[in-house]
Amino acid sequence: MNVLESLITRRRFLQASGAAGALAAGGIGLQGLAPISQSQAQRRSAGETVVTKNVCHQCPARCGIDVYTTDGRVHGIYGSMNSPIANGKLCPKGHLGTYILYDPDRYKGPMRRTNPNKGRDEDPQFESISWEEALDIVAGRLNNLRDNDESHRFAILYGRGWGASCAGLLGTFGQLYGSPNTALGHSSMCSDGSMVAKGLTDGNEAYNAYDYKNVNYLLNFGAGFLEAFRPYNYLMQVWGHIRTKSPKTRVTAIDVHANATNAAADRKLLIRPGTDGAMALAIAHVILTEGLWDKEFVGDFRDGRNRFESGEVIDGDTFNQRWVHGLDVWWNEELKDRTPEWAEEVTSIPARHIREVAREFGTTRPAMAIFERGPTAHSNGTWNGMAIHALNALVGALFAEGGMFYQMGPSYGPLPASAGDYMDDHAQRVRERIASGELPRIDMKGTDRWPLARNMMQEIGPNHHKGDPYKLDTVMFYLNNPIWTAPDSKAWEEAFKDIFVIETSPFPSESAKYADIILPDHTYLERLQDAPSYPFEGWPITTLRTPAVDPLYDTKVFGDTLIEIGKRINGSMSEYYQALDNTENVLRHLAEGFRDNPGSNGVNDFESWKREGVWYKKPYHWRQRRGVFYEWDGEGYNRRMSPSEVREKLLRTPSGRFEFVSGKLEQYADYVAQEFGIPAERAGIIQWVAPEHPGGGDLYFSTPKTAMHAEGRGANIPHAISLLQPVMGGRRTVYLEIHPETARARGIRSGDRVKIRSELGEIEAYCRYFEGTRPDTVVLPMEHGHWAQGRWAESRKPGHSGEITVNRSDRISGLASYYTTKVSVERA
Ligand SMILES: Nc1nc2c(c(=O)[nH]1)N[C@H]1C(S)=C(S)[C@@H](COP(=O)(O)OP(=O)(O)OC[C@H]3O[C@@H](n4cnc5c(=O)[nH]c(N)nc54)[C@H](O)[C@@H]3O)O[C@H]1N2
Ligand SMILES: Nc1nc2c(c(=O)[nH]1)N[C@H]1C(S)=C(S)[C@@H](COP(=O)(O)OP(=O)(O)OC[C@H]3O[C@@H](n4cnc5c(=O)[nH]c(N)nc54)[C@H](O)[C@@H]3O)O[C@H]1N2
Ligand code: SF4
Ligand SMILES: [Mo]
Repeated sequence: MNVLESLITRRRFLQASGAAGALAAGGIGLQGLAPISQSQAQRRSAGETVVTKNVCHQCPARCGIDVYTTDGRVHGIYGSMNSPIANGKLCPKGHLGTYILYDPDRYKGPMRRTNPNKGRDEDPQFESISWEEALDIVAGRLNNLRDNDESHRFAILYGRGWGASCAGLLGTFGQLYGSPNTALGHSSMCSDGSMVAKGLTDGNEAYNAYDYKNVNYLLNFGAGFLEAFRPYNYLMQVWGHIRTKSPKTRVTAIDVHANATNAAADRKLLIRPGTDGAMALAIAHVILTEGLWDKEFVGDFRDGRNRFESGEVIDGDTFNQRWVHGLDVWWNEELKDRTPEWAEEVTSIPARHIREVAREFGTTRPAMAIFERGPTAHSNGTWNGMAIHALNALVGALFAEGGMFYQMGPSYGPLPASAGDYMDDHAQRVRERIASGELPRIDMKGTDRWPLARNMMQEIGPNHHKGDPYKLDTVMFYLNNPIWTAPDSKAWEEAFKDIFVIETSPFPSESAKYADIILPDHTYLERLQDAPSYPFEGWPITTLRTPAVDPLYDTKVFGDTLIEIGKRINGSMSEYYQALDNTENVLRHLAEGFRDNPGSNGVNDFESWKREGVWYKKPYHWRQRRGVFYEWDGEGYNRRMSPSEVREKLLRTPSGRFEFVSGKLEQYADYVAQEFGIPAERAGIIQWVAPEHPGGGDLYFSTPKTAMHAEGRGANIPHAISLLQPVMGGRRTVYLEIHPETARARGIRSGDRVKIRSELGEIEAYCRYFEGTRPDTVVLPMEHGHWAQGRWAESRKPGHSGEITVNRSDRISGLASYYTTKVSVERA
């Protein structure tokens, strides 16, 4: 701990415990401030404060937290000074973690359902059982399925589990048990659109890491930079930096309503929903016609004369492409006609604004274009995403200073046993059936139906209901609640009725209402668990939670629940889980990897990881500078990379370059033709594809996240609820934002209770006039209408947006098109 840190820690300690007087009187020793583990924390003598390192789990940002505990009670949570993401700061949600720990509605231990009838309004009538009993019930069920050759009918659905010690164990469980369905992630209900768009163009199917500190122009298409985009807390910090440095980073933000992000930007553009791709193509058109592209990354005409003129084709031989592929085809087949005037018609954004943005973006270096669910949660999301990402190639932002990278993973050691050694006959047989295509996943990912998707969670409920490809028997939920979060979530309520549901949430979730058995997890302040970072600055980083207190109730960390079930399965699988033993053992083995690879902060084993809460290793290994790629040689970016190395490590496309004509998409030309009606020979070209807007209404319906909303984790915190929509107000709910003109035309007054209707049904909400929302669009923040999760969450009835959001997905990425439904609104 350096001097500054210990001073700050000491001051925090004084503030947090209110113990200034006691300290002045010499009553409390400072040794209590060193981070120590759970059992030690519990054993401390009366009045002593201990600080444990943990990681906030309310959103995906992975902020390191210092948790202050006195007399076994947590009373303060602060951002860790030594967390590169938190830097001593937290967003307002982070401090509220104690309310999650002490939530009065938490489950107190394992339980079994006694009411056979399932429904929203049916009380499950849970009765307490012991862990032994609960685990035996589950294992008995799984063994039966296995004996009947039906192990594929067991599924585990997961969301916000990140660690190698929790969600990381799921895939192996399925392999050994014999199910293709045990690691069904929620990514198709999250942000697969951006990942897939990047995979198809630069070959990395992943989120980017960004060098925000050095960027001078930020073009933001529908990422909630100051309310949701990751890592939120750090983004607020870096915002302060980029907006005060010299030169100040200029920001243009494109959204469908005014929000904190675009209110703070230099330019706010409100776009017609689902049309960001048209805007990006027009920006590319201007960059090319005005000669503003990065010649060193993209290449140039051989004689240096710019031949890009609106409406005119070029001769591909006249252009020497450097790190890009297909620029001539892209221009000739698509871009030459995508003028700002054309885009104005599509997007409603005036052509002169598009030109201005293109000129600023094209002439300021370094510049980058970021995007997330805004442009991608539409039926044409991947097309929008590819067009936006192409702008990054045009200005040379890939792997450049002030640009974007791909995240490196942590140097973990191997697990205590290798799963491959424990595959019995049953497991082998299932593996062969999966490999031959005979046994698809329940969500049909990887089949002809969804050949390019990474997961298809929103299909699981409906597929089960139809028995297509088969019926599930038993489903376990880990940090996932599609019965509330999925589009057309009511379909899931039906689906849950004949499934044996295992819920692991510590909270009385919507899923729990339909659960047959509850195996409650610890809350994050009680857990020992790893959480590798989401893409941040590129260099590898992984964090560790250490329990601040012994578990308040009879709960179990999910990783241990899974291992305990594994130990009870017949066949050789149980030996594997005996070898893993428990998650602490797993974590100790993972930390062995740090011995040969000590972190920049000195972390080199399990104990030091626990003490610091984070292992990370700077610097990032690669850099593109003026069209040349370099690798870190231990001292600097000195080692020049060959094109084949670039292809292997960085631009992992068929061509080894950024592809304006996607080689991978060309391989799926028949599928693209069938789904989008695009001629097969055009399938790979980044192009404008119009969005579809099902739902039957006349108003676009957007349901974004707000800064105080923490997915399913903060649903029952009244302080968070009261601040969900600071501009609109709100006490127990969020309001539907409606433009006054739109409202008046329908006889709706500000504050009225309204019905929001689509072809799926209707929900109700209170509305507020808001001139910041497009007149053709209404906005209802996602955090509305819980019908479970605890006493404060439930008071926000009626009606979640998912119930009227049509289950339509982007046919390429598979991302659920959350922002694409059209609704009608009238007074209730
Ligand atoms: N506070 C908070 N932060 C979170 C989360 C959370 O629950 N709460 N969840 C995390 C998760 S899981 C994710 S995936 C990320 C998501 O991060 P984001 O994708 O940044 O967040 P969203 O709110 O889904 O959508 C972003 C914006 O898209 C806008 N939008 C809708 N349609 C369009 C359109 O057609 N074009 C444009 N340009 N904009 C449009 C919405 O108005 C919204 O402002 O956030 C993460 N961070
Ligand atoms: N309308 C609309 N719908 C959306 C979105 C949107 O912007 N608008 N966003 C989408 C996005 S980006 C995402 S990522 C998905 C997220 O949707 P899901 O993957 O379903 O995740 P959550 O809503 O976070 O649900 C988390 C569940 O975990 C439980 N839980 C909370 N804490 C713990 C814990 O410590 N341990 C365990 N085991 N369980 C816990 C909660 O009780 C809750 O039931 O929602 C999507 N749905
Ligand atoms: S909610 Fe997210 S941004 Fe806020 S403190 Fe927690 S992890 Fe960090
Ligand atoms: Mo998400």
